[in-house]
Amino acid sequence: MLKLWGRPTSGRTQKVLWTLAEIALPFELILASGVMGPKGHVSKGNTPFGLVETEQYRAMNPNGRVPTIDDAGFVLWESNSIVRYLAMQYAPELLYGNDVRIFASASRWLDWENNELLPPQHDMVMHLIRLPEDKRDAQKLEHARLEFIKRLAIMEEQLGRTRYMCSEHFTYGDIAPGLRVHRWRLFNLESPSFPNIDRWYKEITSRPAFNVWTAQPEHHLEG
Ligand SMILES: N[C@@H](CCC(=O)N[C@@H](CS)C(=O)NCC(=O)O)C(=O)O
Repeated sequence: MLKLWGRPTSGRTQKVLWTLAEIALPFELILASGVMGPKGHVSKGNTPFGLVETEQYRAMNPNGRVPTIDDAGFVLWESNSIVRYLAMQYAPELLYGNDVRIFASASRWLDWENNELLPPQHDMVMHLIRLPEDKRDAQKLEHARLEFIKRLAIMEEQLGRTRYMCSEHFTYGDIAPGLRVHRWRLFNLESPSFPNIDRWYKEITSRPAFNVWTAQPEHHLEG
């Protein structure tokens, strides 16, 4: 059975969890992290799940980060590469219509999420949730909010052109931005209205796979 090391509070692990739910592949989740544990972030004095600093883990993933998978002896790290591997190996039709150009387009939105949506969202998570209250910085939070909104405007435009991020069909390119938009909405910060994103959000969050691991607010708001 496929093994996944990670934690459900990690956005990058969430991308893999959602993808696994889409393809309905049985797997074992092994909780691992150097910074988060069952009670929350180490900056609040909590104990992390650990494992990532062990020799065995470092032999699989020298970065000591999550997620990592082992699929019948094939070990892979880097969340986006894991999602692309799972899509290609298990569900090319479902996750990119078995079309190389749609694959590339979805791959682009996956990398865009990592490069553009994730950095401001990481700052929001830290300054809203994970840092102890006296270490939170309202200015950094506000800067991150505005930066995130700029990126949402790019998604809004795209979703005015296509029903989903890449085409008229759901693809793995909807998973990563979908996860970030879900988190953003749970934060409940002030935002302009984005009607195309609202329409798309309704569609992606009504997917049964979204509700397996990603919907739960505690995976996004606790820590
Ligand atoms: N580029 C890597 C980054 C991995 C990464 O930084 N993961 C975070 C969680 S989202 C992590 O390992 N944080 C430290 C920890 O939990 O120990 C990927 O996309 O997989």
